[in-house]
Order: sequence, then structure tokens, then C-alpha cells
Amino acid sequence: MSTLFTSDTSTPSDALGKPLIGVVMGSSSDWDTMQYAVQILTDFGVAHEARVVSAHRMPDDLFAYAEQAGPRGLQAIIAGAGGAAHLPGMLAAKTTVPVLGVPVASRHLQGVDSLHSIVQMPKGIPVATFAIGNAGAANAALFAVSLLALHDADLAAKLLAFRAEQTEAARAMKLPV
Ligand code: RP5
Repeated sequence: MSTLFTSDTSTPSDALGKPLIGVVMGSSSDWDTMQYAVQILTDFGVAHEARVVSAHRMPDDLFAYAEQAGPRGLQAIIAGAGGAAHLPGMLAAKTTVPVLGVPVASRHLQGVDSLHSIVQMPKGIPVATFAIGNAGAANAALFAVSLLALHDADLAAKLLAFRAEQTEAARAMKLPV
């Protein structure tokens, strides 16, 4: 088995310990969007990793990542890609670890192409698909936190506090009139 993606390839984003959530993206150009997922995971103290795994430029690496995800203990993979966005679907085809897909806004079609590529999975291989762009990246991470919180009371409490904070912020909103 390839050791390409074992957790001894530590990066600063692995600093919280053995990763529970993998954040992968098709290009470093996706980072502007995918950083919102990583920020949420960091804020909640969820151990994670972030990697570029390009479906069409690194297909063997994609397969290795997917095959090793379960054995490495990943609980979910957040996968962001733009254009003809094969990455989330191909990961899902090679692992039963839940894949959360984030459509990254593309240069020419503003991410509608990415959304359709990710959301229109044929029956049998699901990819949970989120909104195009930054909100989708953040929500995918919040969804991953919700999954982990089912079996982690401290994380569940943090999630409730996060929701309460949002509620208070909305209640405090003022209009210019
Ligand atoms: C996809 O192609 C990536 O996910 C990215 O959104 C898009 C453009 O990639 P670059 O040309 O910026 O590397 O594979």
C-alpha cells in the first residue's frame, strides 16, 4: 500500500492530531474557497488535513487517497473542485467514507458547471453537495462537525454555542432606516 497520504506527512493543518476530516481540492487555486472549510474545522478544534488531489492531473493519487481514507480513520472527506469537477464523485466511487462536495466557482461558468458536475451523481454513489463557493465550503465543514458531534458531546456543545452566537448576531442586526 502506498504511504503517500499517511498522517506522518504532517503539515501545519495536521497540527490538531490524527486527522478525522480530509479536505482535498483539485488545485491550489481552489484554496481561496476551501480555506473557509479549513477555518471552520480549526475553529472547532477538529483534527484535519488539507491536500491538493487533482482528479485529472493526479488520478493515481486520488485513488490512493480514497482507498486509504477509511483505514486512516477519516470520518468524512470534504472535496472541492471547479469546472468538470470529477474529484468528489471519483473519491466517493473508491471509498464509503462520506464525501461532501463543494463546487468551486469556475472562471467561465461561475461554478454552475462545478455544481452540476458534483450534484448530478448517478444513483448508487452519493456525494452530499453544498452551495457554490465560500458558503458551501464553510457549510460542508459545519456538516462534518455535526456528524462528529453525534458521538462527541464537547463538539455538540460547541456547535450549539456557534448557533446561539449566530442567533444573537442576527437579533442585533440594525437596518439603515
Ligand atoms: C479543477 O480545475 C480545479 O478544482 C480548479 O477549480 C480548476 C482550475 O484549476 P487550475 O487551472 O487553477 O489549476 O481541477
